[in-house]
Amino acid sequence: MTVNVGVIGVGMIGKDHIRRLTTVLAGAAVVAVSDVNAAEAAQVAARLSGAVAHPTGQDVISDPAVDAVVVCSWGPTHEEYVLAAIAAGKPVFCEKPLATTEEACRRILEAESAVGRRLVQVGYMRRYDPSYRALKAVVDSGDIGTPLMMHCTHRNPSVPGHYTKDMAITDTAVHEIDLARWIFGEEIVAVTVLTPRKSRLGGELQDPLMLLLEVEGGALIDVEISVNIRYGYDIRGEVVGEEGTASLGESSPVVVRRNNMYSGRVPEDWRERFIRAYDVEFQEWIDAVRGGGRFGPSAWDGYAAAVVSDAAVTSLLGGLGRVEVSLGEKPSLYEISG
Ligand code: NAD
Ligand code: ISE
Repeated sequence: MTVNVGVIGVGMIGKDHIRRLTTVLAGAAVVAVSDVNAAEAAQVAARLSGAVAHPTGQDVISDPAVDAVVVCSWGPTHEEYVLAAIAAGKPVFCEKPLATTEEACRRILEAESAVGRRLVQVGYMRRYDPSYRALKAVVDSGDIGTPLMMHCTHRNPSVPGHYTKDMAITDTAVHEIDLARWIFGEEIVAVTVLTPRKSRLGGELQDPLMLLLEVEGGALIDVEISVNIRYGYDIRGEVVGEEGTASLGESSPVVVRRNNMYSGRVPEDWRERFIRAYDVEFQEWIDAVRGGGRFGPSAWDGYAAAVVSDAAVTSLLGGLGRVEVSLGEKPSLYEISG
């Protein structure tokens, strides 16, 4: 069975996901798209065989030809589309963040719980990256003993003009918030945001930032967020255990030694660094939609990331230091997480 997908939002990542759904992966076709930029949606549809451009995202969801929905519009618009897909009983892959407020995420949890089956997957693609998967496998094997700390680095060469102060957390650090929960298998209970000396390249932004996440069992995760580092897209991670450490390998496919120097490639952006992760993420999602596998990061994971993000934004913008996090009770639908 081919899964007929409708894509809402055909900006940078929407186009990249359409490319992988139509030219890289097996078992899917893109049959409908929409974007508030209608001209862009029409152009994207025209380049696909058999796809239509609809005036609104709601039209994509209600199109009978659409089996499953991919949401790649801006964060504040996600809730509306995810709720509509749940109401239509259609599986929905929502790019991160699931929604931009705790209340919006709660409404999604309630709607999906009322249906009683998983329909929502959130785009936390690092869980599909071969390096992060290998790192987690080492931690889970017990080979480095009990994990005590993790050091994370998340550097972007630059960010678009509409990127605001809070987005360093809600758009960028949210990946480490999700992966800390995933690597340690524990919820985050407190967050502190620290503000080092500002980079002159960051303009109005507070750049860089340092986050300190505390998980239930007492382990600490520090996260450097730099979004104007210029030299490339650089993602690092190291878990420190009682008996050893485990780090992500270098991402350069080749290292050249020449003239007493050695060099490798630093990726241009997230599309290059996580290309394989996105491919695996979407292939597993298509397989789950076809009934041959399980859905990945859930609405609960999206909710937890949003609550921790809210606390981090409070710490940053309110200058409040350490802010405690409480998630409340997990609905039974999410007891087995993706
Ligand atoms: P973008 O600005 O390039 O594209 C967003 C598109 O959505 C634009 O074309 C815009 O016109 C459209 N849009 C906005 N509101 C809409 C609405 N109500 N209905 C339909 N279309 C609408 O942004 P992007 O970089 O592609 O990011 C899109 C989403 O993907 C964001 O939530 C972002 O956080 C996420 N993202 C995830 C990753 C990742 O690594 N997983 C990477 C980049 C972006
Ligand atoms: C972007 O939205 C992403 O999700 C990227 O993975 C992240 O590195 C970047 O900072 C975000 O703006």
